[in-house]
Amino acid sequence: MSRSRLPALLGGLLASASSLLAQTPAAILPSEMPAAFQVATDSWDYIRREEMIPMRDGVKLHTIILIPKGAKGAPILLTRTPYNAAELTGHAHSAHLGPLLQGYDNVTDLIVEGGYLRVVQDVRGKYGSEGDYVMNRPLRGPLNGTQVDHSTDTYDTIDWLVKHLPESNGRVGILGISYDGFLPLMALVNPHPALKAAIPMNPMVDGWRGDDWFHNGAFRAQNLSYIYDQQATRSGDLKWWTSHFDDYDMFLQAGSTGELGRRRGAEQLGFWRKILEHPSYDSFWQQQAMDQVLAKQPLTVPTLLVHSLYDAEDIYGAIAVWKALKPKDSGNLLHLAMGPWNHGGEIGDGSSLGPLKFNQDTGLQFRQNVLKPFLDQHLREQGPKADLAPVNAFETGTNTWRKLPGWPGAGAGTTLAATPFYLAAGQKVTTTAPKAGDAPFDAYVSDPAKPVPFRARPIQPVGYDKGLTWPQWLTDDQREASGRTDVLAYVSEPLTAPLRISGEPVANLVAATSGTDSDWVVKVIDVYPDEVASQPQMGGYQLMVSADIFRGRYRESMESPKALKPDAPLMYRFALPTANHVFLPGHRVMVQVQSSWFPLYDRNPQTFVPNIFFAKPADYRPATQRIYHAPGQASFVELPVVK
Ligand code: PG9
Repeated sequence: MSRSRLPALLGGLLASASSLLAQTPAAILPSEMPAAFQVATDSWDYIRREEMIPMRDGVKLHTIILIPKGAKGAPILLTRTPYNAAELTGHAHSAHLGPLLQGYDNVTDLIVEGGYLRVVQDVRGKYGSEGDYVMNRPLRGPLNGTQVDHSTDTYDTIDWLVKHLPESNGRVGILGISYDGFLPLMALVNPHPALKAAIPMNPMVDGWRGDDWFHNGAFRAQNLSYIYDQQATRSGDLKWWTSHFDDYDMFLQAGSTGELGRRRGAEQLGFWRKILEHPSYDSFWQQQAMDQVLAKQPLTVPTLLVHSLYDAEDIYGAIAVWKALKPKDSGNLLHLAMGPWNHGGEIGDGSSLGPLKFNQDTGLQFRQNVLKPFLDQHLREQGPKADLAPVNAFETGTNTWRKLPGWPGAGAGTTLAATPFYLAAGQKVTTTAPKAGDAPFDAYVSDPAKPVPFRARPIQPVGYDKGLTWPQWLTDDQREASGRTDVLAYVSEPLTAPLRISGEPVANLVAATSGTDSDWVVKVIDVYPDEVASQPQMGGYQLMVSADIFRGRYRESMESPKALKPDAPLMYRFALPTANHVFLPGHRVMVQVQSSWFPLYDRNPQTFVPNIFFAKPADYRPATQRIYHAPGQASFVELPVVK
């Protein structure tokens, strides 16, 4: 290149560079994405509509509607959820409805084969929905001064659906599990006339008595992470974080659960503040207990309650609603199904749970033999009569389904007898009351510095992610606990005949503590024979059949806690979760008693303090515990024995 041309060339280059700079970047390299991509859905077997449905206060709720192509006169199956409607309806990117709906909260096989219009809605304040989020938003009234609640939101949603879905037959069913099972209960309050069926599965009913937050006043500490994830953000993006591989260490090192929450900023969360303010069964809990709410109105919508016998989250709710509503159910609208499932297990493979094998897919049986006929009868135009027994209950031990006229109950020709199984001297379980001359009590030291782990350590967090065994923990072997010096394990002789129980065992402890407050955990356990040829790892297995915790300060009143008199033998009587079980010949009945179940439940400091959430390290003191088995001071578990 000649030197004389260089300046001209440079000048030209500079000129074109500056004109390039003047252009917009898009002109150089435009985005390859279209402003709005049009999905080619011709080959799909469904239509996906995404709607913002207006509620009576103007708030719009994000709703996903899946319509099988060609649907006409189809019933609507609605689920309302705080768990992300988009995710629940987006398990796969598929041209077919089935893969989309697989997973939690979807009874996929029934929905797809049944040609339902599937509707999943985010509740107000969560994910795509507008409005404010309140945990289990109570009904309008003393706890909710707004004009809206889940009853009105369901009503407004159903009203919109039947007017805007020409493919529908105008009949709506609502179903869901747990939180999504609490929402069908809310739908039953002043229900929309198009609501023809409700299926509350493992519903959260009473957060204090026996479901997610407390059991008989003992706080379910590991659920703090749930509150955090649920309320830190609308989208659930901010997650509780781990700091220890073993949750036992994390909770123990923090001291009280209130302190752990404080360290992690949980007091910014409205529901956590309410929990801290309401440790007792005051009007805050009483007024939102759904069994009590529903008992005030006669049931007008056919309802199928679903209960899991190994439900690690909401083992109280379904049965509590049954007890509250069935006596007034003159129209026989209420049905109950219970099976050997974990929380929500009825929508999955119910062939086994942990080490337990049921030799049949009990989940599939429930869906095909109970749920499908129930939905068909109530949601189809002139649906075939389902002819369901009032109660369909799977009996563990014998692995048998039973059709029953009521619950508790064992069917025609049988009676139920509340039978005491005594905790006797020598750590025996007997059916004879204690005699004078026997050792009057057993003692152990409960040390809050070394609480009894509720399962083998390291203790995983609560959750359903792959690898977590939380969902099956109620089937864990209790052998480890029975070997501890701070757990009493009473056991019967091997049974010579089957022992069938149906209903709630009731714990009656005559117990003393050297402290001024104390927790009492009672577990009814089926001890397998020393060797089990068909399944060797079950040899001597200690399987919980029913167990719960009771916080001593609520002995006289659930509303007003009171310090315990040190070293005084006091009576504690409390019901344990429902069981439907047969202890087979050769098995033994065990009752374990202990004073902590950590860290599922927070530690009782064993010194009476006004609010355990704020107990200080010095309040946590060892106590000597006594379980009495003397005449006039008998401790026993009353089992609902079928005769
Ligand atoms: N057990 C969960 C829950 C229900 C209601 C309130 C809080 C938690 C659930 O599985 O949805």
